[in-house]
Amino acid sequence: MFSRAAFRAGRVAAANGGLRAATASASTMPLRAASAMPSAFTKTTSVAAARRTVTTDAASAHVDKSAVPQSEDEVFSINLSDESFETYELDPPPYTLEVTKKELKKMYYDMVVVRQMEMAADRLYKEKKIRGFCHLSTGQEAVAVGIENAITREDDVITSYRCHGFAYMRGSKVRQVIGELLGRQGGISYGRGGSMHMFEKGFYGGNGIVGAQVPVGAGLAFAHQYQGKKNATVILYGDGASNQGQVFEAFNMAKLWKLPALFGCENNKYGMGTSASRSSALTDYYKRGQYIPGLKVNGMDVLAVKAAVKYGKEWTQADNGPLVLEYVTYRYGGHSMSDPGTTYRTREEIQRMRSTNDPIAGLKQKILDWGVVNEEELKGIDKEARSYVNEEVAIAEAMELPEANLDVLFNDIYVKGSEPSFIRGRTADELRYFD
Ligand SMILES: Cc1ncc(C[n+]2csc(CCOP(=O)(O)OP(=O)(O)O)c2C)c(N)n1
Ligand SMILES: [Mg+2]
Repeated sequence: MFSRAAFRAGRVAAANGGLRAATASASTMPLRAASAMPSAFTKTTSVAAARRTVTTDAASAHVDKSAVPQSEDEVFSINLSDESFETYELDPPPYTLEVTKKELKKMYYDMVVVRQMEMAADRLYKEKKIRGFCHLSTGQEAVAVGIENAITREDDVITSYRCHGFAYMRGSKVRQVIGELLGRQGGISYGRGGSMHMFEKGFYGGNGIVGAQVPVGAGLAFAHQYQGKKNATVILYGDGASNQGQVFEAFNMAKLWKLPALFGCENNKYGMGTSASRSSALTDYYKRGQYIPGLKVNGMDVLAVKAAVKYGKEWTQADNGPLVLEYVTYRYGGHSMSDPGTTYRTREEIQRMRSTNDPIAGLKQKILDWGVVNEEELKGIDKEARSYVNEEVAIAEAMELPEANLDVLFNDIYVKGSEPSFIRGRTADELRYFD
């Protein structure tokens, strides 16, 4: 087993390959090189790191074009921007990431699918085919896609109500997500849950109570540890949720028990109509774990997200316990479908994020620049993603509705065979017996 110091030492060795680290003096060296110094200097570097602001530029990674291979499956290295991370009591992840052309294209495809799926939900809602709550993640696609590319299906994910993209990334089909939104029998929760109730193997929702998923996520991490598995649990919550007491209770137990928990605040700048700075006394969400090291990451850059979560997973696998990540991101739409999203922020702000920091446009620019795809191939990927979503939406719209009787409300509450003999109702005649 690795100690925290050994983990650091490994990172130092990995990062020390850089010429900058070897030649610059401590006072003049850039942050990235400074981070490669021995662990005795970590405190100093994290203070320096705290002064920096993580970029939300979605196209800040670079590559030596000649290093991009012909083959789809050959691994090559990309360099992340120096401004991809900020750390708290932690050395930053390596600023290089190994990828393949195939993987980059798949990341792009998945982000487009998530965006198209959310846009379809938006349209269906406006057509009044989807009712009730509906929270879209347009603008935040790099978080769900980057995370999934850093973990395996044996790891767990749990999040808030802004969950459609995560459900898709965990393996659900778009038809199941849209079917659920439409209240159809073929939806993920058989049409009885709706927007906030998406589940998949290794994906525990979809949780409507702000912050409630955080202690549940700590429990999932505990289960991995208890079973002796080397898997991690990715636990997401918002900037608004970060002030919930139960978040800190979960931090405490996770630290005491050294749980493999990657807490992660999706800082999209607002909780409903309240800006982060109005709701949080400290908006450095990656430092809010106090005794838990933290990592702030450019949440608009899918590659930086992947690198951060990969590092986080290795951290937990080395038995270092939890981390608190902060994904700096932005939601383009309102909080939910009933919020136009323009009364508490300016249209210019939204427009600026859309036009200069968009995660999909950012990766698109990079893969074109690097020669991973040409214009024509990229158009093909866009078209494929769009047709997939359109076909899936059509299938969802054709799905049956659940039977129109009250009995169906009691189906699928318990795993078959584990039902109690009855559930109480408000009155005696509402008692529901399972036989
Ligand atoms: C315990 C609880 N309190 C209040 C609400 C109402 N509510 C729903 S979402 C939300 C804001 C949460 O914002 P944030 O955590 O930043 O997540 P985001 O919506 O930005 O993804 C609030 C207050 C709730 N669902 N649960
Ligand atoms: Mg928020």
